[in-house]
Amino acid sequence: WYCTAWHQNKDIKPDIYMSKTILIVGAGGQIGTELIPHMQQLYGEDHVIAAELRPQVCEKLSEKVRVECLNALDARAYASVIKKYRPDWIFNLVAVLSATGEKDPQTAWHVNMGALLNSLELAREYKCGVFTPSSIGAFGSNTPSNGTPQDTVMRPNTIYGVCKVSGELLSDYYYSRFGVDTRSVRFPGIISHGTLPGGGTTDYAVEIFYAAVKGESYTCPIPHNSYMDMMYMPDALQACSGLIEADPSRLKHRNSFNITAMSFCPRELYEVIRRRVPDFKMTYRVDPVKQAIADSWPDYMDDACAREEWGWNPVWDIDAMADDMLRNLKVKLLK
Ligand code: AKB
Repeated sequence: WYCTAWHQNKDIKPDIYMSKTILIVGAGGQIGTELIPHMQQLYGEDHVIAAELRPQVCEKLSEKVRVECLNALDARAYASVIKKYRPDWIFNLVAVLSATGEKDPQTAWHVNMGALLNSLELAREYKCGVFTPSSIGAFGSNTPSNGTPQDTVMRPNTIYGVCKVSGELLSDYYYSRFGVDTRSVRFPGIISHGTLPGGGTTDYAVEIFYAAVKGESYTCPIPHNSYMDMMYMPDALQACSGLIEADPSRLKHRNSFNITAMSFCPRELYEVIRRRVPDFKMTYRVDPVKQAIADSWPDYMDDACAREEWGWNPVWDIDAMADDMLRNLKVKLLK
């Protein structure tokens, strides 16, 4: 795979990476802040543009990347950014996540679908591709939860999930009706030590590490035996670049591919951390909203189609991830 070859020898940079411009919209969040350097490494610093709503976050990002302060719901402002940079790919990362979405479903729909529709319309007009993450949240309680198939029942119980399924359908529609190159993955919970996630059901799997490193105990909002798919950030970044560089003639699916790297419940993650931080303590105060969401999501997905169609191949398991999280958070929080 080109990516792997290039990561092994930084001097050999294949031509496919050289000529593309990538616009990351919603760039200040958990994924965006790490996708920026990943894409800069692949495509060159001048070929990555970040767009973000919050002015303070824009200012911080501007130390590392060219930034446009943009409300992706403002179609005219969004169009002027597209006209200025003429990107080859838009990464639309604007999202109100699952738990926050339940507090204000109307806003979640407005933001999630508004940003997607604007991205798709601009991609149609200015001829670029659109990558929008979908999620395990696209599934619901009547989806088979063990080995969840690629093509299966999708009747989610959350507004976040309703947006994700609608977004998958809309993106496939823009591909078949208008020829827009839309591609997407169903991300599981993403674990990282950079920017914190905000408002998700899987956030516990990040928060727990911060508590362990700070020497605090952690109160877990998810039941001890609730399994969900998870992934360490470096694998998530490989998924983003791997899918946009995939040979389109091999893609039988587009929006969206199941991908996973590990599945665990809070009790198992606690045990993994406690083997490394023996004094660490965890208690439970289950949040009924998060519990209902977690119960409705898969225990683990079958990601065979992503493996076959574009070579998806995650490398981080729970032990390697825990070692790396603890090492990096010690540097970040205890220096
Ligand atoms: C959430 O928990 O809402 C997200 C997701 C799995 O899509 N992390």
